[in-house]
Amino acid sequence: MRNRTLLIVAVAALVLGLAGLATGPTEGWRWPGDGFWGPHAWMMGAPAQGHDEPAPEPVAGAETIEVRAFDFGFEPARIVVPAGEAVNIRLTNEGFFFHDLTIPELDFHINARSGESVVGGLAELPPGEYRVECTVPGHAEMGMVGVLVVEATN
Ligand SMILES: [Cu+2]
Repeated sequence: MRNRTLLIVAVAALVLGLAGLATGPTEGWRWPGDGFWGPHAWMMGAPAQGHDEPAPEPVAGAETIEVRAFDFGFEPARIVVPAGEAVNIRLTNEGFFFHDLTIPELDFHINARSGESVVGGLAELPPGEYRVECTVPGHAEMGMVGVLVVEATN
């Protein structure tokens, strides 16, 4: 009798466990140790934080520079463009988290959800170096920084 009870409990646990897995990373799914991720929900970069903005209109006919965002960095972290030429920057988010590519000095901002690819146009610029960062809180500190180098063309 006792063995039978144990078996039922074991089967029930297995079924519940499988049901838990079956729901996948969508509804009802929680990070292991919700207590950790709860207070760290800001790392998810919820669009409610105001980072989810439409990208600046791409420039027709301009070269498109590919930049990959990952958790946590940009590839390449050093983006080189020629001076005096408008370019487009395409940000492809290969990370799990929401990321953006912001150039504060130029008021340039594009953002992408995980798996998303977004293109934004950048007007022609004078030669110089401009800081690039992800403005989701904590991400720049974790490595999501870079530089846009505008090179003089001779
Ligand atoms: Cu980020």
